[in-house]
Order: sequence, then structure tokens, then C-alpha cells
Amino acid sequence: MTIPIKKITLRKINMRLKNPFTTSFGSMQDKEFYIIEAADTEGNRGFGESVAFTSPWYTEETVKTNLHMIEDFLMKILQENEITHPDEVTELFRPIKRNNMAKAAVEGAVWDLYAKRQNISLAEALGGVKQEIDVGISIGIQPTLKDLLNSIESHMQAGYKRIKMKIKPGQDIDMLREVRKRFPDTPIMADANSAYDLKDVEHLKQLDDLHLMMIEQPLAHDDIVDHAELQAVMETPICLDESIQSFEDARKAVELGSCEVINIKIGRVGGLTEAKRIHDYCLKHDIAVWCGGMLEAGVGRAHNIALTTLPQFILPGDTAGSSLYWEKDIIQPEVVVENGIIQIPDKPGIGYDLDEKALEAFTVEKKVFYF
Ligand code: OSB
Ligand code: MG
Repeated sequence: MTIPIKKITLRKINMRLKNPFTTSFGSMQDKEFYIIEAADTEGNRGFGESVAFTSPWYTEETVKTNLHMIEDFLMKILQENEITHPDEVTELFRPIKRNNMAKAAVEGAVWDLYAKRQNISLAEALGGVKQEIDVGISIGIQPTLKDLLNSIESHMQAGYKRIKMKIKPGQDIDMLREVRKRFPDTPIMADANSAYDLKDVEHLKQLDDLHLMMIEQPLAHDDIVDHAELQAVMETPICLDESIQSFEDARKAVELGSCEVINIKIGRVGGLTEAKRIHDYCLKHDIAVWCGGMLEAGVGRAHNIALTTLPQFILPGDTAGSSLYWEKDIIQPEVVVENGIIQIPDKPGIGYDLDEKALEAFTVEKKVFYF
């Protein structure tokens, strides 16, 4: 049956992170993004969240390119075509090259709307099997070693299932050695956000003594060949993040032996349909996956949680609780983590209600597209 979309509303949101988040590229604290609302003719409303940042340091997309793609291309495609299932959105968007975060934001709203129309949770609509999911935490680069150790300590005490820390040249092996000394048995991983290249092989091999769960995206953001070379001489499993922008990227990386683990981010791969395809492929080929984060507000976080209920998400994700990021989130209830675990809501769709008051308070701009 056709999903009778009546209108799509774009809200530009401004929210301030409780603490700045620092990576090998710099710091960010103000988060700007779009909440996409897809409303049908029967009063159902589906929500999606765009995850690009204001500058293109992670991948090439930005808040502005997301708006450009959505208003100048993606809306028209939806207005001109009927859909019966969100998978069709992915196909309809295929002629538009990449711009995955823009596509995912819109596709996510359609997925939520679809699930609500079926009166089932988004997790169920995706084929999820878990009632609860394990959660880890990603710690940005800290000013001092002492800050880092304190941060790890408090997150472990809060029950988070693994610690991910950001590394970059000059703040890596020695720092990780100190962390290991203080936390000999803690599940720890490091994320380089593509800060190294093959000249650093000998340097990176020192990580093997530290029994990390994995190293995430050590080499170039668009590479799978050099990562295969590195993985061949390194015991520490490599996890790819930036390099995997599609199902085809995942297939090629696995065939080449470029990684043992994949971080799936819905926005980076162009939506839930593509994320699920990558998941299914990894399940078949025994590649571990986990759900990455983009410092999302509640809507994006809820989508990540639903995706993580699929069976091959066997490692804790970066879907920490709302209160770690925000004074006040835009969903109700907020995402709560207890002992490193999130209980999956069973309400229809994303399973959390929008906090309309908070949403309104954080909205700086609104655009409506009628169908
Ligand atoms: O590389 O996984 C990443 C945050 C922003 C951009 C890229 C990354 C990250 C994180 C934090 O590691 C994830 C989160 O807590 O949402
Ligand atoms: Mg990463």
C-alpha cells in the first residue's frame, strides 16, 4: 500500500554539547542539524535526523550540503514518486551520487513513518531481534593524561561496556600504554579518524602489545587498499569507519581483507536500508559490526538504537545516553543507559516521543514541502 505522504517539514536545530568533542581534526561543541518530519494523510509523523557537521572534516558532507541536496533534489524525487516501502527510497535516490547523510536523514523519516503506519517498532520493522543492547562510550582527545584516566574511570564505573579513545600522531602509543597500565582488563579501542598513513606501519604495530579490541580507521578516509596491507601485518583488528560509504565498499573491503570489524553509521552509508544490507553481508561473512555515532540528538540516537537490535551488532556501539551529550534532549523519555545497557522501547516507530517544546526551543529555521 502506498505511503500517503502529505508534507515534509525541515527544522534546522541548534544544540550545544555539554562538553566540546575533540578529534584528530579539532574540537566541536555547537551542533547544527536538520530534523526531518514526514507526515501522512492520517496523522502519523515519522522523524529523521541529519548527521553532517558544519565543516567537512569527517567526510565531505556539511549541514549546508545536506540542505542543498534535500531541498533541491531529494524532495522533488519523493514528491514525484509513490512509495510503498522505505527500501524504495534508497532506489529512488540512487541517481543522486553519494551525499549519503542527506539521503539518510530523509529516508530515516520515511522508515519511522512506515513503522508507525504498521503499528510496529522501527526495530521490528528492520528485523531486529534484541530487547536490549550493549553500549560503549567514545571519549574525545583530552587535555591531559590525567583527564583521560579520570574520564575512563568514571565511564567504567557507570557501567559502559567498552571505552573508545581518539588518538592522533603524538598522542597515541605512550598514552595508550599508560591507559593499559591503569586499566589492564578494560575493553579499550582507539579511533584515529584517518590520521596515519602507510609510513606509520612500524609505529602502529606497537599497538599489538596493548591487546586493544580494535583500531578504527587508522589510514586515509577513502582507502581500502592500504588498510589491507596494514591488517596483514598487524594483529590488532582494524575497524573501518570513514572508508565504508556503501554496501559495495563493505563488500570490497571484506574481500580485500582490509578490516575485521565494520562500524556502521546510518548517515555515512545513506540510510537504514543500506545499513541493513551491510549488516546482512557481514553476518554472512562473519565480520563483526557495531553502530557508530555522530554525536546525535535523540532522533538520530533512536534510529541507531533500533538498528543495533539486528543480530550481527555483536560489539557495543557508540550510542551512549542522552545526558552524556545534552543538558536537554529533544525526545521523551531521553535515552537512558543503565549498567551499559539500553532497553529497546516497544512503542511504534523510533519508540521515543518528540519533546515538542524542546524541539521548538532549539529550532532556528523551518521549511515545509507539500505533496
Ligand atoms: O569517528 O566515530 C567517529 C564523533 C564525530 C565524528 C566521528 C566520530 C565520532 C565519535 C563519537 O567517535 C561518536 C558519538 O559518541 O556519537
Ligand atoms: Mg570513527
